[in-house]
Amino acid sequence: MGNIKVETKILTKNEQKAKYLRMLFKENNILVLNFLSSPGSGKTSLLESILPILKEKYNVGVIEGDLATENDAERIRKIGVTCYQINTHGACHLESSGIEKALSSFSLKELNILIIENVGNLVCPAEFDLGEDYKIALISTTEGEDKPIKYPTVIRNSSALIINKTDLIPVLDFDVEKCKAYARGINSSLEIFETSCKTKSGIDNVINWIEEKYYEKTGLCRS
Ligand SMILES: Nc1nc2c(ncn2[C@@H]2O[C@H](COP(=O)(O)OP(=O)(O)OP(=O)(O)O)[C@@H](O)[C@H]2O)c(=O)[nH]1
Ligand SMILES: [Mg+2]
Repeated sequence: MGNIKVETKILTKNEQKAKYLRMLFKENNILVLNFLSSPGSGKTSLLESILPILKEKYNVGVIEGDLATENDAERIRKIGVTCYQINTHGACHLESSGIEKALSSFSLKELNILIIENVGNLVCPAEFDLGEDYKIALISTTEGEDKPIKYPTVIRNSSALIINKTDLIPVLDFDVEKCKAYARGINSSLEIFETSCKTKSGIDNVINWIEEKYYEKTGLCRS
């Protein structure tokens, strides 16, 4: 009973801050995406694939979340994109207070798209609102097609699912259609993409979806 009370209190505090951030992002016309997956599904690789294209048209910023190291932030900075690394030192997810602190590294007036890479974990990050517009879940083919039904919360709370590492399908038993059916059984409005960060297959569809969402949010005309 005590644990439930503490958890509810943390969530409420997090949700209040997330609500404030969502207002701030709206005021500044910033699209905010929160990427979630198990460790190693390819979140940073996906960012490395989409950022060189997005940064040509938009002012993009990235917040990286990891227990330790600056590794992912360094990968993003190599592309020429501003990146703030949060080290959670043991916590399995990012919280909205951490996002608020990270914002001092960006000029909100100039930013168009803010991408958050959450801590590699399919459980806790799904429960924490960071003020984002969309949560995007990644599952890689090496993890098995049953992940959507084993981790339903992340699928329920996400707007899009990216099935990554499709280049490895020929050497795996991963059943893409089964994975999609499992995911749609939990969330029928889920947008599903199939990508390979190695061959770049399907990356253009993800970029197109992000651009659509940017114009939808800002009401600007897509040129
Ligand atoms: N074959 C193949 N390998 C990939 C693909 N995407 C990522 N990888 C590899 O998978 C490994 C993990 O990729 P990352 O992008 O670091 O994964 P991540 O989800 O950011 O990992 P964490 O931040 O540690 O949770 C790396 O060795 C990548 O090269 C892909 O589409 N195909
Ligand atoms: Mg990463």
